[in-house]
Amino acid sequence: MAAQTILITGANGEIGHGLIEHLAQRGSVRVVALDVRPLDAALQARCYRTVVGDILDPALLERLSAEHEFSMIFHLAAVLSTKAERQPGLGHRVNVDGTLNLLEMAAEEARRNGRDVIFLFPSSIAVYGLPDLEHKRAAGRVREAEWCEPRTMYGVNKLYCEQLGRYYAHYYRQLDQQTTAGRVDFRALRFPGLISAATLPTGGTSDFAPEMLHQAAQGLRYHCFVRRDTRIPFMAMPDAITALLRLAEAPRERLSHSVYNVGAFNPSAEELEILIRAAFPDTQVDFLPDLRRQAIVDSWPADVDDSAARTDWGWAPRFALQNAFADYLFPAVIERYRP
Ligand code: AKB
Repeated sequence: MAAQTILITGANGEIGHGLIEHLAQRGSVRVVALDVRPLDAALQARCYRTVVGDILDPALLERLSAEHEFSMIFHLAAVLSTKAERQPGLGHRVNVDGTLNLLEMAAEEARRNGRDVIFLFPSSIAVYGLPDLEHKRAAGRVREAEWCEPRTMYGVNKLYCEQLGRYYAHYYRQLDQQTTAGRVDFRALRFPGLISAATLPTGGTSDFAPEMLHQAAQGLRYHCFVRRDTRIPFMAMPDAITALLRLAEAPRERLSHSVYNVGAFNPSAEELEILIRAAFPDTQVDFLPDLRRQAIVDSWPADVDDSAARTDWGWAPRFALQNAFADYLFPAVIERYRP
């Protein structure tokens, strides 16, 4: 049987890097990687094909669809929350129009090949919007259906695309006489802030955690743009990749949701600093809150309730706070910045 062909958009981003590395180790699938920026040579070598291009170019997507039979799409391309707030038009185009283009492509693939196309969509804790710190404290671990009143363009985009995905999965072309033989099997995860040892995020608002770590590992002072007591959920990148793949592989009939929270640990910014200082004693962090970015993070929950993911498809993070840093992040960043 021919190997499955998988499309990864935003392949050059943080999750894309981790996912491609992981899939290459497994070796059983052909990865077609799409990004607006070329992948570095090492990552290219792990892909079946790499394409430099824009998800906003429907002709390119049509061409890719004609050339390959995709059984699965990981649609990772996005403009993150801080950048989308500074360029809302761009954020909406990439996050919404781009996702619509990919869903159309998936629907057409499913119709043409007569089988479902699994569509993985990384959503975000940015879909939540708590009105103030008092509500944030009282809310605790937020469930999927609660507090979905995002305060950012990115959060609004992600929340809408979750609904768009659900529509394509269940109601797409519901007035047509003939039902399509295949359909889009849409599955989304609401990721917390992600921390990778291999890459740094660009344009996010949870970036203070990975930035603090990578600056400390290089012996550089860090101006942290949130208060010490800021608390949101985070996850180590290997667990984010595991979560995506577990959800992708879960039997359809086990899934009671189309969108799942996934959590791992939720330190305050100060707890992060203390942990990082224990490994890098020269760590210097100045807490200089940027009030506008702070307001965004304050509207995100302090933690998420991921019991649906645990029950339906066995989600269980490998890394809690201590072992994420001790066993994965510290050794890998020390290696990365070794002179
Ligand atoms: C961001 O900060 O925009 C992202 C996210 C929380 O989805 N990391």
